[in-house]
Amino acid sequence: RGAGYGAWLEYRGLKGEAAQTKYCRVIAPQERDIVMETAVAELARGLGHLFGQGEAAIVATTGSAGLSSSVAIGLWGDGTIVDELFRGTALPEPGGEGYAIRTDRETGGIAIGAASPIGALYGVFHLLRLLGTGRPVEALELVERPVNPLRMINQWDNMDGSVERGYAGSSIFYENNAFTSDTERLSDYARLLASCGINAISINNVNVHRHETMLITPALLPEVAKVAALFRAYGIRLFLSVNYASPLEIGGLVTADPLDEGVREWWRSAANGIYAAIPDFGGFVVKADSESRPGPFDYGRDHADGSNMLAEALRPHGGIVIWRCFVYDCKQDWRDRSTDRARAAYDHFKPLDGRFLDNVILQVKNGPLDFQVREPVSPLLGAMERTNQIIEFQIAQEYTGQQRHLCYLVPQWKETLDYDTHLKGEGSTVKRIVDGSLHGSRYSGIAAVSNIGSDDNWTGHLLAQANLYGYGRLVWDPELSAEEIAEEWIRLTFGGDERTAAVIGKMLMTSWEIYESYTAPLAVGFMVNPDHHYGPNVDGYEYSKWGTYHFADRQGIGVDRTTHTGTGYTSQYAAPNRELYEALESCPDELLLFFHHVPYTHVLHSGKSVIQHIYDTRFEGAARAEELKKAWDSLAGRIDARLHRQAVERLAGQVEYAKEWRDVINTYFYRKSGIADELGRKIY
Ligand code: GCW
Repeated sequence: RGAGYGAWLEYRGLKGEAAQTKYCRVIAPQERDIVMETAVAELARGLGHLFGQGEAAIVATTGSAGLSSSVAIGLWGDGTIVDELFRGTALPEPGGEGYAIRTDRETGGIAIGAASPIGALYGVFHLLRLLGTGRPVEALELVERPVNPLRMINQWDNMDGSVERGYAGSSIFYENNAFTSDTERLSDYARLLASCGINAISINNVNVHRHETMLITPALLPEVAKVAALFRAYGIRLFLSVNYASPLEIGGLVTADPLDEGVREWWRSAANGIYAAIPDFGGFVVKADSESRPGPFDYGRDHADGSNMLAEALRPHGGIVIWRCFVYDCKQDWRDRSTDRARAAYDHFKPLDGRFLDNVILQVKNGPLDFQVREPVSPLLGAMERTNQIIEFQIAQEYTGQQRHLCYLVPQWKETLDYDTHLKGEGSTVKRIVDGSLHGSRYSGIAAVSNIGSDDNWTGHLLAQANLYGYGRLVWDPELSAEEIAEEWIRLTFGGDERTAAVIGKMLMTSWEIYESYTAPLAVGFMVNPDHHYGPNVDGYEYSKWGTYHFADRQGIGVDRTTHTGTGYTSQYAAPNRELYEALESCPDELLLFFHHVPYTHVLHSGKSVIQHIYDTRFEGAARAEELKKAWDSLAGRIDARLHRQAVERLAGQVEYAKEWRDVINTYFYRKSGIADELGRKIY
């Protein structure tokens, strides 16, 4: 496998002080289930590489020789040395995903104790992360448990081998309408995911086409079961995206009406078949009545009818239905000013609160539109007290540079999770909604669209690996800072050089701001080429059916979403956010054009006019893209040359494309407004 394949799990040999106390033995319980087996093997592999043996460390089943130079691993209550070492400590509930790590002062040995095998695996990755990032381990005394119960990845992979919105090669799961034969790579992916805490994956695109519709049938279930087994070894549950019209398309029925008894029976029997093949199957992910996909609307039913029908079929087996809320009119007439796509999810789902079965989860995109570089937080998040909800992020950079531009997304996700909805007074943050604590939800958590593919280094752009790693880490613990996560990833990937950590850290931490500043100004969204969504095209979606307009004319720009004079979207927020966005005076600059239509001469809180802000940020953004390139170039010779090479061309391409963005945007607005740049810079 090529450079970058090992990603943050290379376990580069430690140097200097960190390598002093060698841990060369693993003490493990004799009885091991499959996940514990993975944990023990990973620990042995990690220690072996970190402490320079190359080979895996020795595994022993008793601690007769004492703990020195060893790491012991075990479950509480299994009567091993681990039990002894944690006596009297406040530990996570048995059965949960938590673990504790402690250094034995007498021997210097380390013990990882867990409540379940998956907890043990997470504990192993934690310890290896500490060692790999050069943190001291002489006096460990820590207890951890994940904050979010469901920590999920959505693949948008098609069985023909393509990946919808994939920017890193083709699918690693499928080729030529069949499952891949490279199962080793699937295991390696599971390992990467488990190492940062992911515990669920859906393995096919939410747009479920002809072949993929068959995944839930006896013809393909044995193959799905094999993949489920690979992920099971890493504590990851497998889900499938299903086609709502399956009974019709493959079941020989004449309808997919959720209230039809024959349809219900069809799904029950499909579920029975799935669970016979995969007893711990997670459930279904469903995109229905969205972007021309079939759904309950086709039969005059609503989303509660549709999802409950599937939930009933899965319920006896412990399965769940993850129902996406990305529902809007994608055949809008651009002349129609009364319809606002941003309102759609809330308008469709909010009235249904209380009608969903308790094994239905609604999956809501972070923003009301569609993964733009800047959007407000979706007002639907938290708005349904009696309904399980998870948030959906997109790790794949569809609208943030498609992994050709650098855009570290953890700061954006963090801002969303920290956002205070005020739904139950101050402190009603999104992170408390999705971790289930605000409304006491039965199921909760976070899902995101994967950014990996068949490219050697998984993500095409090497630095985009930080988004996958960062997603997992942030979802495990939303209190981690974006900087901390970046630093971990850098040290694990490139080793311990301080300058490298500082340079790449700064590149990552400034990249979102830089990308935003040369692309779509002030949260205006959608100024991209239709279909593939790469590159600037200011009016690309202006006269289309997709409901994404900016309304730029010679006087001004932006969408009036106020309640007084606009679409009324602001009324979907609780006070005081509603008022904050409603009033031009208080609306934050960075969201201005999402909420208001203003003249180009409107003065921002920053003191600049909108038009001058557009010019300044485009010029600055393009210049800062060049700095990113220079910063990376300065690391030549300091990091693995093969890794270094991988990002050189991408960053050069970003510099060129940032200029294209700068000039297209500036020229467009100069021509529209007729207002010159105060600094007289070159506009075409
Ligand atoms: O952003 C849009 C994407 C589609 C995607 C859709 C969705 C899978 O352009 O490719 O379809 O969102 O989230 O369903």
